[in-house]
Amino acid sequence: MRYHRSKTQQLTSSETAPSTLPGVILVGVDLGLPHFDDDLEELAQLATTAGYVVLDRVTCKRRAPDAALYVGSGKADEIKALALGHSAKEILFDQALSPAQQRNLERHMGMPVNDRILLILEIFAQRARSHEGKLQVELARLQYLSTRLVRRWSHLERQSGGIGMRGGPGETQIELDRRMIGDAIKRTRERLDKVKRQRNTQRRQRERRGAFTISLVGYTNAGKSSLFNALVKARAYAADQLFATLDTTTRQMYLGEVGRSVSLSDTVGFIRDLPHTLVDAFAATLQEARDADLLLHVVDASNPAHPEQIQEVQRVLREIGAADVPQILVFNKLDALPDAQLPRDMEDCMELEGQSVPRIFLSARTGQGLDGLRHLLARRVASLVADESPSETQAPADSAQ
Ligand SMILES: Nc1nc2c(ncn2[C@@H]2O[C@H](COP(=O)(O)OP(=O)(O)OP(=O)(O)O)[C@@H](O)[C@H]2O)c(=O)[nH]1
Ligand SMILES: [Mg+2]
Repeated sequence: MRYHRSKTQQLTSSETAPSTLPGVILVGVDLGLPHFDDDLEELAQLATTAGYVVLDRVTCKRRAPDAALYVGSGKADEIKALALGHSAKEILFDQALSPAQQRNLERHMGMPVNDRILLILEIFAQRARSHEGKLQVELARLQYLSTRLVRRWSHLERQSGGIGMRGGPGETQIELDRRMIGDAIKRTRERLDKVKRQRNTQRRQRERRGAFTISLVGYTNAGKSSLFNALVKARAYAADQLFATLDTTTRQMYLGEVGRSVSLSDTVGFIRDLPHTLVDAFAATLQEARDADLLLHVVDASNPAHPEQIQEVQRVLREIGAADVPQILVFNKLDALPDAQLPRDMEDCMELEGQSVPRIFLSARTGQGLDGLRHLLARRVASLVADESPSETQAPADSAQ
């Protein structure tokens, strides 16, 4: 296998050494939309996390996607030649492909062609550990599959409808597959509903105890789990991977200044173009954020794309009905900021959708700024609790650790 890279790209660790992992070519199409990732860095991270080796990256500009191949046929030939030259096993697009485009591309390239959405689904499937997480991923995959099946074969149905409406073997198979998938979706939903009911019971118990709940939210890889571990001295899995965390972990955190415990939850990260089926399937997990009393919105300040990442997180928060939950912005990875980008004040406020949101800079890795965050939390918790009715302000007797 040969390893080489395009001139504009940096060599990532996955591109440095031969490996037995399947090699992929990354393709990004710049349609002139904001947030186009020139270096395909995020797609490369997703691919590496999913267990691929990135062999090369190709980007091109188009005014609109080609209906048949997404890219032009000349570009498609170029990608194919590159893939064959590298002995790649698969081609991954940064943009979502329609079922027809995917099918045509696979035929053109003679190898599997997938998109970012499928990659995210695959990572979720690999990562899911808990019973609930597995069920959620299963549901998302079934839903994805059902739309592909229906659309992939819609032309066959039209054909069979034309032949005297008798149907044919193709149609029977489609109907069968559809029914099986439909049944599987129904069964998975029922099992998930049961888990959700249990979760709701737990949440109601917490509410009855008057526990103040804080949820860590943020773009994937921002450092939520690292901050969680630093704050509650836990050992949640933190890694330089996208979606290291899928399951929610909750711990009690004692805030000495206000003399009470709060419950802190670490949860799944957000990402641009989070597949809808996943948002749907992970509704229960994401609901943690909606029901929280306060959100710690963790941002990787060292990532040049962090302004777009903040917007994306805000978008998902709106989608799950968590837009009105008070926030604190935590600009993490202070230690990784170049001197020129160091903030003048470690604490200030930032304008976010017309609201002034408290912001603090810190490093979950070195611990710098953690005390500042504890003070800030104590102040916010005290003022939010003061707004509630007196019966709810009782500190839980059994939650301190
Ligand atoms: N330099 C630096 N790296 C950090 C800091 N905090 C976290 N990291 C690194 O960033 C990477 C991601 O950290 P995680 O805590 O797993 O991030 P996360 O937001 O929980 O990510 P997901 O669960 O994948 O969504 C890891 O490699 C951490 O070591 C920090 O303050 N400074
Ligand atoms: Mg995490």
